[in-house]
Amino acid sequence: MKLYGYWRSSASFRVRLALYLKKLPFDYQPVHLVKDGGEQHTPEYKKLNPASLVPTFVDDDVTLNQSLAIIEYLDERYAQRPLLPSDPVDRAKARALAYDLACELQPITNLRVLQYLTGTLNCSDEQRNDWIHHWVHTAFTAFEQRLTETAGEYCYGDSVTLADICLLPQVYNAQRFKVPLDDYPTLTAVNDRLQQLQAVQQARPENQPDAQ
Ligand SMILES: N[C@@H](CCC(=O)N[C@@H](CS)C(=O)NCC(=O)O)C(=O)O
Repeated sequence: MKLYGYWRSSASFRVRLALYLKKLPFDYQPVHLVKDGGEQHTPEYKKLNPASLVPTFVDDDVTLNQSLAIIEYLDERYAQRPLLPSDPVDRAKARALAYDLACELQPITNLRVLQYLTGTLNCSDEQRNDWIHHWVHTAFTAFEQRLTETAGEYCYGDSVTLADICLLPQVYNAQRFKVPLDDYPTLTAVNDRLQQLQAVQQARPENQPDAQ
């Protein structure tokens, strides 16, 4: 298995988390998102992923994009350490938590959106940071409220699920941009518990070979 990713990419972080939680060995292929305008835009990479986004995942003759599709593929194909509950209602609720972060927050704080704000719309770094803080607070306020109903040890009950896989990168990002997290005690408690897991440490951005 081969994972094309970038150390600080949240969507790549999600797939690494799934792979390490399931103890699936993989070959990591760094794609530098910033150097020389971004290796995701090279014709060679675009053959793999025309959207110029990471991650891209290859398993023998299967090539996939979209981190959530990759993770569900892994979960269906490799049964060990399931990442979604077995009950259909629980599965849907755990997925909804994951999508609250992966679909509503991550896309609007993605590199190309931030680059468009500062590069094309001439926003200052301060305005860019205000944008990030605003959307993190919007998403985390709702997520914190949801967690008061769903969380046990982790986001949905006492097992690590797709929801946790989506939470970890967004907390990492929020911390990177110095968003205060004091108003989210449940969310930060879950994040702290997740940090105790070996798979999480293995997947963390700073522990990747391309980390700077
Ligand atoms: N929905 C996609 C999001 C992929 C995505 O946004 N990737 C970002 C890094 S987290 C990226 O490649 N950005 C490059 C760019 O913005 O130019 C997924 O979950 O895989």
